[in-house]
Amino acid sequence: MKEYSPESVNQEVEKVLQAQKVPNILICGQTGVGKSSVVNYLFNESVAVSGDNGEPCTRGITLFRNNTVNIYDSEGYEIGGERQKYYEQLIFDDFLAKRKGTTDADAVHLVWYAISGAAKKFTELDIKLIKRIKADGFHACVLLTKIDELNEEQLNDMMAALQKDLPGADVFRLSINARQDEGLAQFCDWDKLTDWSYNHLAGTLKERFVMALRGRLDLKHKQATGIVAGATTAAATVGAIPIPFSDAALLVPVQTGMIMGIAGIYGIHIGKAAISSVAAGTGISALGKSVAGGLMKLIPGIGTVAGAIVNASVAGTITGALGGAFSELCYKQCKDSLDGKPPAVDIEQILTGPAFIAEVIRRAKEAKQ
Ligand SMILES: Nc1nc2c(ncn2[C@@H]2O[C@H](COP(=O)(O)OP(=O)(O)O)[C@@H](O)[C@H]2O)c(=O)[nH]1
Ligand SMILES: [Mg+2]
Repeated sequence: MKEYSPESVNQEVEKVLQAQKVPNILICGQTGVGKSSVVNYLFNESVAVSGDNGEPCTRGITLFRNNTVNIYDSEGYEIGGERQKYYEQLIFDDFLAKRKGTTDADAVHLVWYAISGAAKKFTELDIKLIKRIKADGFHACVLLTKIDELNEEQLNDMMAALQKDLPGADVFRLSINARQDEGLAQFCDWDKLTDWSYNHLAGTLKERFVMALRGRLDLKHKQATGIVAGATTAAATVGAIPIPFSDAALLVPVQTGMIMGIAGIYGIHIGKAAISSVAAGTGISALGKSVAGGLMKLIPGIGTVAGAIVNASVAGTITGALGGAFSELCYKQCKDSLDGKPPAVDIEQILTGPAFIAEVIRRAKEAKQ
C-alpha cells in the first residue's frame, strides 16, 4: 500500500501553490484619479495597495503582490507637473518594453488605464498612451473612475468623448461608493470590469484572478465547480485500474489538490499542517473509505468494504461529492464574510467531523442514483 507521509502531502501542497502563474496587472493614469482605490475595492485585503506594503519596481511603479495577483501600481502624473514629460517613457521604456511579448512570470497580462470622471476631462497624453499600449499588443481597458461626482448627462458626455477619441475601447464606469449606494451601483461596471479581465486571462491565470477578488461569488462558484470536475476526472483515472479499498489513499493527492484549490478560490485559509494531517491521516482518505462504505450498499454485488475495490466510478463519485460538499461550505463562509458576519463554522474542524461525512455520503448516493 502506498503511504502518504505528511512530508509528501506537504510537497503536494507546495506543488499546487507553485504550479500556477500569477496575473500581472499594470494600473496607470494621472495621480489622484483613484487607481489605488480601485485595487483596494476589488481585491482581498492581502493585496491592499497602500503605504509601505509594496516593493519599489521601476521608477514611479510599485509592485503589490500576494500569491494570487501582482499589481503594478503607477504613481501617475500631474497635469503640467514634471512627470508628465516622462510618464510615457516611464511606462513604456522603463516598464512595458521589457515585458512585451513575454509569456514568463514578467509578462503584463492586463493594463487598466484610469481616467477620472471627477476631473471631467482627460489629456492628450492619456489617449496617446492608451492607444500605444493597445497597439503594442497588451490587453488594455479604460477605468472611468469617481462617476459619483458626475450627473447622468456629464457621465454620458464623458463616455461619448472617450468613445470618440478611443473608438472601440472597453470603458468601465466605476465608483468606490457603489457598495453603499444601490442607485449608484446601477451605473457602475464593476462586474463588467472583472468579467473583461477574467476573459482576457488565459488558463490558470483566471483561477488566480478569481482567488484574488473580494466579491464575485458567482465567478468563484464557477471556478470551484471546474476544480471539482477536474478532480473528479483525475480520481476516476486513478481508479481506472481498480484499487483495493485499503489503498484509497492513492486518491489523497487529487483530493488534497482539490480541497486546496477550492479553499483558495473562496479565500479561506486552511493551514498547511491541517491539510497534511487531514489528508495523510484519518481525514480525506478515511473519509473516502467511510463514504464509499456508505456507498457500497448501493452497488449491487459488492460485498463488504474490506474486500471491496475502488473503481473509476466510485473514485470519481467520492471525489465529486467531497468537492461539492466542501465547496458549498466555503461558499457560505465566503458569503458571510462578505456580508460582514463572523464565520459560522470552523472549516478545519468541520472537514473531519461526522456531519460533513454524512453530507458527502448523501451527495455520493444522490450522484449514484
Ligand atoms: N468620490 C470618489 N472619490 C474617490 C473614488 N475613488 C477614489 N477616490 C478618492 O480619490 C483620492 C485619490 O485616490 P487614489 O486611489 O489614492 O488615487 P491614485 O493616486 O490614482 O492612486 C482619494 O482621496 C480617494 O478617496 C471614487 O470612486 N469616488
Ligand atoms: Mg495610488
